[in-house]
Amino acid sequence: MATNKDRVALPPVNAQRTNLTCHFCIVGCGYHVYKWPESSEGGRAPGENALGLDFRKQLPPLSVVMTPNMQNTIADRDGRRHNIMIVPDKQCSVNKGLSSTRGGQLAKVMYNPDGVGRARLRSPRVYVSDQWVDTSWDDALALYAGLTKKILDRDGPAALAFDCFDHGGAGGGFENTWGTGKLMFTALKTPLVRIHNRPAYNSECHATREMGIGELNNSYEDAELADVIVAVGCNSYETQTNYFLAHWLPNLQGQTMDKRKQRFPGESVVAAKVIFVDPRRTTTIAIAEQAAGKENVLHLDIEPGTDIALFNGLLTYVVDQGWHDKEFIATYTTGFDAALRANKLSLDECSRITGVPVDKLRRAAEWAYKPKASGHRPHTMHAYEKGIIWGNDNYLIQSALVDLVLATHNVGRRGTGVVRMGGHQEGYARPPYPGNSKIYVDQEIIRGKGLMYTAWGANPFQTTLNAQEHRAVILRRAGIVREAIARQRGASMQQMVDAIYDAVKSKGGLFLVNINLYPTMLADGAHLMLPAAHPGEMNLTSMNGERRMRLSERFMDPPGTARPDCLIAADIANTLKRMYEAEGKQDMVARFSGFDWKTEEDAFNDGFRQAGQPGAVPIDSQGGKTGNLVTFERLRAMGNNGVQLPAQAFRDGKLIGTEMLYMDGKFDTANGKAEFKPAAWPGLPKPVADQKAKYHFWINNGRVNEVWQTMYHDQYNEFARARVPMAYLEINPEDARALGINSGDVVEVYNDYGSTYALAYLEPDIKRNQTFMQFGHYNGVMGNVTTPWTDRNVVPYYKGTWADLRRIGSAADFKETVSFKRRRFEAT
Ligand code: MGD
Ligand code: MGD
Ligand code: F3S
Repeated sequence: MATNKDRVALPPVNAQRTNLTCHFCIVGCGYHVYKWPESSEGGRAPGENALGLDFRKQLPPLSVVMTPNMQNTIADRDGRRHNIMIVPDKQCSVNKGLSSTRGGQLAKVMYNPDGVGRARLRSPRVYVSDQWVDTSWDDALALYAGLTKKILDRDGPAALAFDCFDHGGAGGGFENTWGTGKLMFTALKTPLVRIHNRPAYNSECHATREMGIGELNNSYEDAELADVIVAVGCNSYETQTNYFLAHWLPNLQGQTMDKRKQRFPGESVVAAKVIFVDPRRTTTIAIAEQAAGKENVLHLDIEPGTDIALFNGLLTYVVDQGWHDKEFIATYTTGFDAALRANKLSLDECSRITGVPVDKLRRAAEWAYKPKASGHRPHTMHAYEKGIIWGNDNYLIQSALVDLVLATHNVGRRGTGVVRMGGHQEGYARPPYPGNSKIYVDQEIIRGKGLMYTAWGANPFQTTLNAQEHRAVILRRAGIVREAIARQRGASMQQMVDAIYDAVKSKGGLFLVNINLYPTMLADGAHLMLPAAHPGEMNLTSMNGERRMRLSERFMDPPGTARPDCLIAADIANTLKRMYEAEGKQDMVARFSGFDWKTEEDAFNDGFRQAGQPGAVPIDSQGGKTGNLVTFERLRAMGNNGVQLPAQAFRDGKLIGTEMLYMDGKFDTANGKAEFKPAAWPGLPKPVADQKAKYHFWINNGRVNEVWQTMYHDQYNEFARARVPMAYLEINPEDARALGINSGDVVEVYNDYGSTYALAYLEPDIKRNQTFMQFGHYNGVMGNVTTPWTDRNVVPYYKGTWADLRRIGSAADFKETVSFKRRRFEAT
């Protein structure tokens, strides 16, 4: 096991080397995986190790990033043991050799029976009598498909609920989104599907797409070229780490000045500036101030949920000053006048709503939109993520932001872009969703709808909104099924299926399936668990936040009998097909056909290549055909730099991609013109405003650097578990004193929707009456206190709820392992 080793074995010259894109965040940093027999080791001379480095003397700084966490020992199914080393690729244009605290542990999280992966699901498990029992795939599929078929035949597809990933990276990839999508939408045809991070089957970006602008429209290089970066509701040092470190910081530190001058001849080029829009002073802001100097950083610390008013105030002011691009607006857009009228807001009014002083607002407008000394329009890149995607009215915020961006022509020019910073990598390839995207699946389940619920690479217990009620209802309904199962003694498969069907149909039960790497909190209620494989254990393609698609190559076997998700989907479909064949129902046989895939590459060729790149990201200006250019073989040859979609051509053995979208002024609307959208400031939604009126603290929430999502690996990783054993809650020391709270105390967080627990972390940068709580933790679910409110497209406002705090006591254990040092890299 690699943990806490003080020595790293070097890969020998003949070690196998493959490419792996970090499967955690959107940035998709390139890594090399070295694999070699456990009993051998490379030497320290450059000719004796696969890294080609001379370890006989002190290496120059950053020649290689290599830590014990980057090494592990794994066993394949044939019993042979190998060392692996996973190190960042210096030639990858994404991370340029950098790793992050999460990606730096890619080797450590790979399966090893004594390591982080020790709790991985190794075979299907079924909950019978009153315990989990390992079972065979045949048995598990007979149960899953048997119950599915009975429900489908008697109640129709809408009783089959799913909560499923739709992204790239682990728990995703083009192969797996296609496999699961084809099963859910073409074969089962169920509309009762939600996406892993929100309660309906919809988009995170309705408005910008309707306006004709896909949300990943530039390259990471544009952050190096921008005069100004406007960062809205994203904490990119902690959440898109190497995009921030390898592309933003060099610009903020003046290192790309020459490049900017070369790219934009004749334009005045001065020190780059950054404007943050975030109610909270983040670590990212603190670091940016140190890198760029405080004079080049502006923090618009708006009142929570007031972004719409901010963008409207800026738009009104910019147009009053005449800084908008009249020619661009007239030629390439529609709806400007109506949007301007609807969004009109004076700077005074904007200041009153947002709480940001007028002179600061004016300065922001001057930095970002006032023509430069040379008369040229500044290149201003707008980046945003969950602070507004999960903000106060997703649809209106994006409309207001993109209105401002369009008016100032900050899209389709190098050094600009209005882009998501992103969460996971993308990997969307699915047939059309057969339902109405406004079905609020969580509420349907709470109301007793759905007979069977499959959580596929998703964990709503720890992450959804109104989570306590959602979990309580599912556990109660699942309990009805567990009771029915417990009463079956010596039952045949058909008897078991019939008993479960009776419990879900007549008694209000819900059959819960968890398709996952780990049991997770879902095991508290589930009846069946199927073990999945993740990147490294399968070949998987995905694209990052600049649409850069890569192939992560399989280098080891999954644990036990775990399978790639696309092949699990195929197993389910093929089992159902056989059942319908036995009954001679040809129409149903046809529906479940087309899953005869042997490998994940078969799923890729059936999905991505035939479907082009459909769906979530309207990037395919070639009418969805360019997917045909991209094959596993060609991607393998393109290595960690891959190709930026849409692929344009295959020339001289290389795939040619697209660096920036909309350079030709043609947008993704029917008439090719970008569309302004009216977005008047609406105030806070009523359920949120009611909590605000009743409770004292804003429970802002989100991510922390060293933890990935619901901690599915991290909860077995001593480093993360010791550091963050419970969701922490940053609170202002004055507020804490008034409540008798110290760092390390456990506090209850409660409001009308539920209560949860957190570990207090005193932090002077947090404003009075505000807090910041880690989301998604297995020990302290923040979502318990989120309101069920969503916008018109059923997009939640996760970031907006208010609650009261109560000190419970102090946890001595936590105080031993948790550091309460400030996270902002500066003295108090
Ligand atoms: P993850 O931990 O990413 O959380 O919600 P989820 O997506 O549900 O869950 C992934 C699950 O898939 C884990 O249980 C993991 O073990 C499993 N898994 C990993 N790899 C694989 C694989 O290859 N195959 C399979 N089958 N399983 C796999 C996160 C969600 O939470 C997100 S993404 C967002 S953006 C929302 N953010 C948010 C917030 O900011 N605040 C609050 N309060 N709530 C939020 N909820 C949302
Ligand atoms: P969050 O912490 O969810 O992260 O990436 P980010 O969006 O950068 O929220 C960002 C900011 O929103 C917070 O600083 C918060 O103060 C601010 N915010 C809250 N309310 C408002 C508001 O009303 N207006 C504005 N303007 N801002 C507001 C999310 C991304 O991170 C996602 S989606 C995923 S799936 C990945 N998850 C993840 C992880 O789990 N851990 C780490 N370390 N990195 C991750 N990267 C990805
Ligand atoms: Fe991984 Fe790079 Fe993100 S190392 S977690 S993809 S910043």
